[in-house]
Amino acid sequence: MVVTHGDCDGIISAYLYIKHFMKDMWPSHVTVVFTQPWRANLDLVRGLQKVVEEVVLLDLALSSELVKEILSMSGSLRRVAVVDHHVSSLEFVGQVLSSTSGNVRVVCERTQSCPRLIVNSLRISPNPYERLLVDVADVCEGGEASSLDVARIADVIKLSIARDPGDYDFMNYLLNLIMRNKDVETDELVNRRYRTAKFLLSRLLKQLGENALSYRNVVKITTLTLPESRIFAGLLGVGTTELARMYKSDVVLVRKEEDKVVVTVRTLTDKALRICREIARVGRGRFGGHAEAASATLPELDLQKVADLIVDVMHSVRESPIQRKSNA
Ligand SMILES: [Mn+2]
Repeated sequence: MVVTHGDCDGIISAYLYIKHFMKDMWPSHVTVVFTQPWRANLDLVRGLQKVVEEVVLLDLALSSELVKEILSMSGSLRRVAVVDHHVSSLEFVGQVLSSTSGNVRVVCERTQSCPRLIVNSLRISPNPYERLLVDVADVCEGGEASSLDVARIADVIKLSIARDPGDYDFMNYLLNLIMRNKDVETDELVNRRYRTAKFLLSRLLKQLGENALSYRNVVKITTLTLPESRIFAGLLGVGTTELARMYKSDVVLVRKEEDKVVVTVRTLTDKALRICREIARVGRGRFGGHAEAASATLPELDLQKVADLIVDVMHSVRESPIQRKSNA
């Protein structure tokens, strides 16, 4: 069983791993479970209700809940492998290794994408198609595109899954396409989803741009109402990233949800996570994410109060002396 993150680099990770290490078992003897980090432990347990000999966890940030399940299942399995590129996983590696026997392999390093880590650490020599997909995964995770081809394929995969991040059938469909070396760009179903998302994204960028206000040239703050957030669901993260690129400025999106305010931060340097931590601290909420792309959730507050809070925080969080490009 392969349990992987339901996103662009998670799909490509599953492809690379299965192709190189489970080729004979594909497709009839491999179950692929797509999940999200916050519910990976639940989906892992559910997957284990079938007869499973080997479990591979890919591109899933380790948490204490997930580690607990890994430890409890490892005794009854032939082999367990964990491959992840999130910085936050590093602190759990020691715990997993010291509490399990030799059948558990853990590869955790900070890299741009999980496929990049698979190729580097599991000693794969990728063919040109695989190399292209690893580059695509890097771009999906915020890296610079090395060619137009790579940028286009990354755009197609990322946007075609963005609208419905819980549609795991579609992710399986994508995985099957690339397992069979099919061109994702010309596939009809993928294309239809991509074009819808692309259209909505252009409308979203227009709306975000119209609502954006510049605060003392430090940051652009933009807002969406609840109905607008619903229309553009699934694209808000991508849209905020895109806006920061367009403006070459730090961007903060503030929007209302049912009973809370969600703040999405994209920064040109690695300030976003620290800003969100501070916003969450002052606003008594929660936060999470990557160095340059993070978000915070606050109990319901007046949007103007949140905007004032953000400006204060942006002033107090100074540039970090170490500026990295990677957002792993
Ligand atoms: Mn991922």
